[in-house]
Amino acid sequence: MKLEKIRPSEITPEHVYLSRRRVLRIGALALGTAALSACGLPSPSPEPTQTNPRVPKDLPTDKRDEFGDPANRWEEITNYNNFYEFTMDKQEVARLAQNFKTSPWTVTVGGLVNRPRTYDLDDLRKFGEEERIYRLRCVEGWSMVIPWLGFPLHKLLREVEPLSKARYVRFESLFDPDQMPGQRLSFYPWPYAEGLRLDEAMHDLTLLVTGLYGHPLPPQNGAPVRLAVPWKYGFKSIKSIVRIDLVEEQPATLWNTVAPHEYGFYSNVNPNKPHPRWSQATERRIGEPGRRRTLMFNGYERQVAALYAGMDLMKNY
Ligand SMILES: Nc1nc2c(c(=O)[nH]1)N[C@H]1C(S)=C(S)[C@@H](COP(=O)(O)O)O[C@H]1N2
Ligand SMILES: [Mo]
Repeated sequence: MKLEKIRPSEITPEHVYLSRRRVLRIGALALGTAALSACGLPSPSPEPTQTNPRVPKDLPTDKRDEFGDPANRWEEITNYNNFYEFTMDKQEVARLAQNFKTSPWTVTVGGLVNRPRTYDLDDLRKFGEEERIYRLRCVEGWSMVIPWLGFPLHKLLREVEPLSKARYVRFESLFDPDQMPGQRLSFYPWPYAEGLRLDEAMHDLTLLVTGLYGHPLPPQNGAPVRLAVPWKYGFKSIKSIVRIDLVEEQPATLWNTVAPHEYGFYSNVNPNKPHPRWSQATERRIGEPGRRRTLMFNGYERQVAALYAGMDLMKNY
């Protein structure tokens, strides 16, 4: 199955406008030219704005989100991926990840909890599995509708019993450069890490994902277990998780560390807050012509706005 032609602005790593300190550090390390050119500065996507094109009628799937938009096809979801541990080339992740070892696998949950515990994949089964059809909006300006299988993270967090001091949840992906060629470049501060405020992590929309389209999650989508936080930019939905820690202070995250002015800790989808290098007002839904308007909180405003009551979302981005 061939994907539509994808513009170079979306293939170039969007994220990599680095902090000055980091650029200096990289300069000092004298990284090879390969690494540097792989991370050349992306061009913003100055594309014509066309809003909400109509959904075609001959749909390949009966799965739709709550707005009636069809789920993306399996081929789209599994062949256009951001997973920098493998490569920055979205259309090469699937190939490079095909032999990724996802079993045995454990997720260690600790930090400020009463009952720290290491779960293997069988242990996670007791939390059940339900289908959730979520929009995924990448900070680069493209989106998909994805039928995940998983369970709300709060089920697991309740079991480990967060202490009252715990205010944030920190997530960490696998570090295994033998399997993940992208990690052999020290350009990024591996392992990939992400974080949520505890109330965000406890929100019913926050899903621990173990499957896709009723199948086990393929490696390129973050097998065997990843997060889906649908009202935030895609990079918050961390893949291939091995550690979850309850912590007191806001944890450092990979993108906030490499480019703090571009990627805030919250990173809620917000069409009114442009990225410093491109607008976030519209997005390209993969498989659809033109662009559509980006919705506040990616269309989940009714469910999540209360989490941010009293916060200035232009400052707390
Ligand atoms: N560990 C890890 N998690 C990650 C990423 C990554 O590079 N490494 N990329 C993020 C980004 S930028 C996006 S848009 C989504 C993409 O998820 P998908 O490939 O399943 O669509 O994963 C996120 N989670
Ligand atoms: Mo992304």
